[in-house]
Amino acid sequence: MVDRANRPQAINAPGAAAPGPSVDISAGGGRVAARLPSGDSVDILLYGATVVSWKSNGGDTENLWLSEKAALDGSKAVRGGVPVVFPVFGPPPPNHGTSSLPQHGFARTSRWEFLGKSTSEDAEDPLSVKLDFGLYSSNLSEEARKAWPYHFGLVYSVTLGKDSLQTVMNVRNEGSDVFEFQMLLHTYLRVKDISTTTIAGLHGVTYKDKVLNSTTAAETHHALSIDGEVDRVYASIPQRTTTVLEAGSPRFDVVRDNLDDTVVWNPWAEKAASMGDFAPKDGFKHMLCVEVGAVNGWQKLEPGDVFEGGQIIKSLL
Ligand code: TA6
Repeated sequence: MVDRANRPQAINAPGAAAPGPSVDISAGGGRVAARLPSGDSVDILLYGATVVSWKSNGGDTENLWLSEKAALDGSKAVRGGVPVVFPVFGPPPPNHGTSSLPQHGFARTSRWEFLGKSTSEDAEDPLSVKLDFGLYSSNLSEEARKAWPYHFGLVYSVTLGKDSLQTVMNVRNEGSDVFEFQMLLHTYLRVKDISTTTIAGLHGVTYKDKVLNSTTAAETHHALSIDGEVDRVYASIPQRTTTVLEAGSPRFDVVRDNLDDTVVWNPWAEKAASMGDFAPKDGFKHMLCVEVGAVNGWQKLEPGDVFEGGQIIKSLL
């Protein structure tokens, strides 16, 4: 055993590159996983391009809540992670292009294509890896295509950085007819204890309260606490960043990019009990949905036009 004093200094063999991100594409298994040298990792199902796990803090901390009874076999939308909502948020309205679609649209229940990965070695940002997924009209089920007969292209990019996850949706009108859509990233954040969790950045913002028969009100709290079922659509939020705090300490920053609205949802005990794929039943104590989107009204896309919006979630542990 060479004692420490005489052990040769470790040297980098000339040309030895620092380890980069690893990306496992078990497309056959319908999943794509990426891991950074720092230990940060992300797991995405091709089904719905649903992020089902995002770990930071050296890989020690899972940041997303995933129901123990979430369907991960493509049989139904995933209960947890980051489901992608497009082209309609919530139950579709009557007499509209989306009226025949299911709640939250078809994106989260369609099989996306993995388009590839790219890594960025730029100076500011340590190693990160971007994974791209695509969904096109041609990928849709016959039923979905009939329900929403527009030609479109979606590219959803998931970028894993150290202690950060960026998810961005690019929507292109590939057809000759204008169409309207809504989009939302239905993020289930994992929290230690909902009773000591608060949300900052929404003070003064008008919201639609779906628990109170969709009445509107202005947020009076600088730090909103959750002590029962919450289902609120905050619209046209001036501050780009919504912060989730645990016992007063910032836990997540959710930064919107070209998306003006945010939904805050916690089903609480009764609704959790009523959802067959929500488990454990007290799981509502450890999750909070902070969902950035463009859901107040409709985005209109002319033929050939493109819309892009997304989020960066920063883990502040
Ligand atoms: O984003 C909040 C919400 O619209 C709630 O009203 C609730 O319906 C939730 O989405 C989950 O919807 P899902 O269709 O996934 O059960």
